[in-house]
Amino acid sequence: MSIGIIGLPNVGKSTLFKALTKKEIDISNYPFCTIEPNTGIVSVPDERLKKLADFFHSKKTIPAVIKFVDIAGLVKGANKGEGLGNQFLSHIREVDAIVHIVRVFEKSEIVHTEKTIDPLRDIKIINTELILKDMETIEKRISDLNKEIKSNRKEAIAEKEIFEKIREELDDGKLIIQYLKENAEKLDEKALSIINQIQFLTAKPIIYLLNSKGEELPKDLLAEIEKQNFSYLTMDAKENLEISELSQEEKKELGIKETNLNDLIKKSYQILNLITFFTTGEDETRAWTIKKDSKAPQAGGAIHSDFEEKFIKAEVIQWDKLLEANGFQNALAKGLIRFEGKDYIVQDGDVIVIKHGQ
Ligand SMILES: Nc1nc2c(ncn2[C@@H]2O[C@H](COP(=O)(O)OP(=O)(O)O)[C@@H](O)[C@H]2O)c(=O)[nH]1
Ligand SMILES: [Mg+2]
Repeated sequence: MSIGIIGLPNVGKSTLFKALTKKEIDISNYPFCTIEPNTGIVSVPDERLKKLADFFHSKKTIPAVIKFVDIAGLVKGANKGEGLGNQFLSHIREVDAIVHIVRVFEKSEIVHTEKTIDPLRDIKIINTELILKDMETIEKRISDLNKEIKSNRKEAIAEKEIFEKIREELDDGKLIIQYLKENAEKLDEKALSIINQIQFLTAKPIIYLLNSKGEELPKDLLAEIEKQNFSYLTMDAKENLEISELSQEEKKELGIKETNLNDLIKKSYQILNLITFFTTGEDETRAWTIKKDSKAPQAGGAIHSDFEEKFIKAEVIQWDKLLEANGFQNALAKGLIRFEGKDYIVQDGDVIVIKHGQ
């Protein structure tokens, strides 16, 4: 699962990326890695994991992770290949969600490509590029569907209608994700699967990150946030980077507890529609990530592909119940451990033992 950091030049993308990836990982056994210069793995802070690991005296603690990608190169006209244009857009296509940074901080010596500070305008510039690219994709799809209609593929007629509706919305400057949210009840599974076949850029969940030193947020921006029900966070990227470069001792001395980078990581996890389940014991306590509404065999599959195919049952208990009961044996004796079959929908915070065949 990965999150792309996007925004106009000089808004703080690389600053945020560095802050995220330099963040000292408080769980010692997880090797932080930067896969490529612009791609990094970040551990997801989770109190529950630590409590389980402490209780079981686990030798290893392994957090859930998400990947962040610093996607540079977006300027006006990117959809026509300006700047790094198409390359930039193909990077966005590969991520599962977007952190869209906008500049709220003043500071005149840092060049703003649009000269003035106007976050809402900047958001619209970027979103327009994404919309134009999706329009191009949709035109192509509609023209293909026209051919299919001619050659008598009946389903193509309904599919074309779906895409024409989306084209209208894009024409109005709406992102597909907004359209999907507003029409969640009207769109059936079939329509959704037709839309999801195409990796639309504007169908990805977005967090707007307002990079600010605490400047007042412009009224038009606040109004838009309210109207569109944006998911957003205010953060000082530069300060977060400076803090992430301090050691634990230095932080203690200065009385700095946590940066709001953790909020961003947690929020990212939420918009990806993920949940965490745990495996725990003396050897290792580990947080695993799966899509919300996954069933027990898929949880097994996250651990090992064999566990999905040869799944028999899952022993399940919520993490806090396990701790309250003082461990597996007592929990079992008290009847708190449930035996769930292949249709069980895994819940966030479940501790799971998968039983599988050979
Ligand atoms: N004052 C201030 N400067 C910032 C902040 N974030 C980034 N900058 C500065 O703005 C410049 C561009 O930042 P950078 O992260 O490279 O922008 P990018 O082009 O979006 O990757 C750098 O000189 C940063 O130090 C911030 O929150 N406050
Ligand atoms: Mg950069």
